[in-house]
Amino acid sequence: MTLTPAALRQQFATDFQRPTYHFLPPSNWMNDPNGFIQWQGQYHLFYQYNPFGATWGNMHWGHAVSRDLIHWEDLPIALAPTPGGPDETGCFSGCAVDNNGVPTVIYTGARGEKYDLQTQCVATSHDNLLTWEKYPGNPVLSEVPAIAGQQENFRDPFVWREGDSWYMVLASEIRGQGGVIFLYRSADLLSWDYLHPLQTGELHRDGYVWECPNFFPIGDKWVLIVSAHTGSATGTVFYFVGDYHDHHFTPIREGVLDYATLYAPLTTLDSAGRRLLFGWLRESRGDAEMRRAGWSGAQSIPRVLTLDDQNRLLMTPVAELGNQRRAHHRWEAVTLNGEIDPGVKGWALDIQSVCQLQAAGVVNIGLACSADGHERTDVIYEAATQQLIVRTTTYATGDIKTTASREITHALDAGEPLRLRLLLDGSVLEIIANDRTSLSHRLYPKDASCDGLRLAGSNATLQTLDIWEMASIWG
Ligand code: DQQ
Repeated sequence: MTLTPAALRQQFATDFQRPTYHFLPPSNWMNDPNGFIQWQGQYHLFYQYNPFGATWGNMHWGHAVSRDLIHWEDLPIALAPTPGGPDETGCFSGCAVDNNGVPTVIYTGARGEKYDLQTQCVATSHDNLLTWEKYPGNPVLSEVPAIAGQQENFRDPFVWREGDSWYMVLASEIRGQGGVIFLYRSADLLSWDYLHPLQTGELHRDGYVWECPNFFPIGDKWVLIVSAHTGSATGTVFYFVGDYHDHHFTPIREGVLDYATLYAPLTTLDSAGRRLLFGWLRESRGDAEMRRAGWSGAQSIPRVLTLDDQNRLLMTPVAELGNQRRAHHRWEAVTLNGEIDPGVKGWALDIQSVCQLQAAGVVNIGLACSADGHERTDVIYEAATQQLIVRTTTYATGDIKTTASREITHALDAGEPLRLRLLLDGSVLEIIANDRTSLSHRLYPKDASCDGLRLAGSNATLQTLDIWEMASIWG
């Protein structure tokens, strides 16, 4: 018997580690967001999906639709590999555009047991994005520029309109040198001319291959986002901000969009003029645990991207998330001195805090704490070292990591308070500091009783601390 998406979701009702207000499929594995587009007032999200299990493989495009970016309706699979076709071992990542009223996706087809023959394919929909017809002439682009010259890393088209032409960026690798983003032009989305490399990376700093580029304007600047694959389980998402003239890009600023857990993000522009970003929030547990759970991967809460006056990329979770807020707890002017239990519990929380720190100030927000406070995830900021730290301490066994810790530099401007936004949702934790430093994280406490909070610190005052308990988006 085939279960409905709702029944599949219901099966996981007691899994406290499964997010309830972030998007994820009814079951099984999901990775990159794909084909994100607003169409006739509805947001369509496609995603890398394995319908046959909770680990990576058999890449299809899953599909969901939403009116508010928060509540989603599951739709049938949009793209599946075609035996004997250029996507026979996988429909990899890509984007969607409006081609004069025809919804069109451009994606990477993978062939070969090792997915090492990658070419670019096109599909169109004539029933409001529900079903998709692959272009019979696929692949529309298979020739790799000579400076890369290998077909195993040649993927993830991102397409936009400029004047009378379509432009596309594609990610690849120059062996021994690092990641590269190639720029192409087309009149019809079917025949593509290679122009030149838009940007190249440095192997030791930026990873060996780049994936999932996005290139778009914000104001008079252009932003390039790349996901840098390092060959291990982790990668980093970088951004470059710069000037784009005559189809050449000159970065004037670069930064890290997220330090590990959020990967392969995809953006779109909506009718309100917002540049919206979804990112895949990877698991940090092994295959056996994912299979046991029956699901893997979540999407971030979509973020609105803007630039500040220093051309730093700012990321704000969409305001629509506010509709999921329920019970509200608020504190003002809390001087931190030792550890306190604020008496709030929960697995689905939206936390916002503004904190003033002295030179030696430390603030520590403990989440998912066991009653004895031993098992927990701490979000810590140390003013003296400008370190933002997330540290999970668990006593669980199996292939779940028993401790995970990450420290990154988050510099505050002169006189600027620390502003933290924490979105805790089961095993997902999105951490955004001052709208510009993103440190997403995953945590897998031993049982549902680890749902407490702790506040600690010294030489610091929480000017405000707001905590909202969040309602599930699945009803
Ligand atoms: N995931 C897709 C690729 C992409 C990678 C395959 C990034 O198209 O490069 O599932 O996570």
